[in-house]
Amino acid sequence: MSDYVNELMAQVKAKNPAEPEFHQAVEEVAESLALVYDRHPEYRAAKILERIIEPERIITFRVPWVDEQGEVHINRGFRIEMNSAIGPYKGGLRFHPSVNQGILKFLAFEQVFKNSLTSLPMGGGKGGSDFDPKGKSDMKIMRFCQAFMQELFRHIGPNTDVPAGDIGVGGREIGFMFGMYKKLRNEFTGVLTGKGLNWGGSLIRPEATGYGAVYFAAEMLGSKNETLEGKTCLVSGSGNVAQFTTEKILELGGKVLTLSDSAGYIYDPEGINTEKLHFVMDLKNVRRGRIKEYVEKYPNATYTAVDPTMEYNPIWDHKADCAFPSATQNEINLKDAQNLRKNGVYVVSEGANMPTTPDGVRLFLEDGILYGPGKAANAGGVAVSGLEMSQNSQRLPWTREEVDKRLQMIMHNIHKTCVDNADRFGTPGNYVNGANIGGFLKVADAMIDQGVV
Ligand code: NDP
Ligand code: 2IT
Repeated sequence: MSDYVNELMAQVKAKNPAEPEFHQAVEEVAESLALVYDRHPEYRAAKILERIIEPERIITFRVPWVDEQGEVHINRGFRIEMNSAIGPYKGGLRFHPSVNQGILKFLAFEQVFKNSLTSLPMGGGKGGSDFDPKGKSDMKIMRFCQAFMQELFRHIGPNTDVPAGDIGVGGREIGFMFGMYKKLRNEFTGVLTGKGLNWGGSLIRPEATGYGAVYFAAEMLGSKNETLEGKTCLVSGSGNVAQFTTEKILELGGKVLTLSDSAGYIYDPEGINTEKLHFVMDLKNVRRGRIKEYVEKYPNATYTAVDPTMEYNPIWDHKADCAFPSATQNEINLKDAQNLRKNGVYVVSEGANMPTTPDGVRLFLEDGILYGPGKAANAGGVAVSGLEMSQNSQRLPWTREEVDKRLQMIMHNIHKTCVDNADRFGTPGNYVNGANIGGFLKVADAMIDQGVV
């Protein structure tokens, strides 16, 4: 590691204690940027990365709410407004008991580079709460979402900060939050993305992250004159990203063997076909059940419980060609990466944000795996959020074909940006450097143009 990265990381750790995910995300980007700084000392002199690391604003607030039994609950709400050099803050809201400032700072930091890669005018932000939506009634969810928006509304707006979904936040939650925002502001604007289709949402937004991660994998395979046709795939998670990743893999002729949730995973040797996927979508999105129930319906599949204290996650220990981690951060550790290699996996496209630990990433890069890091591979979701903002501004919805065509073009261009920058800075085939550098340059130039603000 260069002296620059060492010094920077010492400062980041001292100034942001107890935020290991944030340290991890910053270190990876800093290592890539060391290549840029050798040739472009002006970015270093202007302390661009040092400025990006410091959020422009962090909003923390109390979310008190009363459930239908009259019990009072108190959660903590956050919005990290990380960087607005190239557009309004943009990024999802996560509702999960593990949410804390460090996790949201890592996500907001990643979002800055990801949003830049989409080529659309969006800055980076992220927010959420330690609220746990799992197993809660629709009434509890509504009451929490309304209470959350009762504070968040004063900090966001269609030209200021435009949140969307992430873990635990889907169409239902966006609806409840949009309703409260509209009531408080008395205006109907595109303040959130991922909205319902008949009140300002975009076609393909629910599908976009998963579809995009598969388009990115197809682009990586295309660089080797291969396609997804006939490829076997391991997918983790069973939420929004995992479901539409599965749908697109099936459409492109691949076979999906696994899905999971935080309690365990299912392995279906016959493959999860369209009918089975529809069962999963109904199970997760309507009945809000657990992935374990899959094997009751399809007994040829097996369910394996997974405990987070295990040395490795057995979902990554099956023979396959491709892996699409689509659940959460650090779900692939070094041992999992070794298992993937051992089992013949040579394409990894990250639907989740930072799902691979740094030693796992190093192994993928050293072994020449086609490895698409999250900030490139899962950028399709926020890209279509950007397209939703355009449609809201125009007050004109686009067709499914139009949005999908643009999504494919954006994923193609992100892939090209990664390849070109990896080449240009002397590390051909390294999508990590390509994505970090490609995302950085546009933001850095905008920050230089706009002065020290
Ligand atoms: P959902 O809430 O729809 O689904 C999350 C899935 O991941 C669930 O199956 C959940 O299982 C599992 N999961 C969540 N936390 C953990 C954990 N700590 N350990 C194991 N499994 C876990 O979220 P999304 O599908 O939207 O998000 C998945 C990933 O994709 C996240 O990393 C998110 O940041 C990223 N992402 C999402 C985008 C979007 O547009 N939605 C865009 C870009 C990236 P369980 O039900 O048991 O919690
Ligand atoms: O991580 C992400 O890119 C998201 N959760 C989606 C953000 C968005 O604004 O659509």
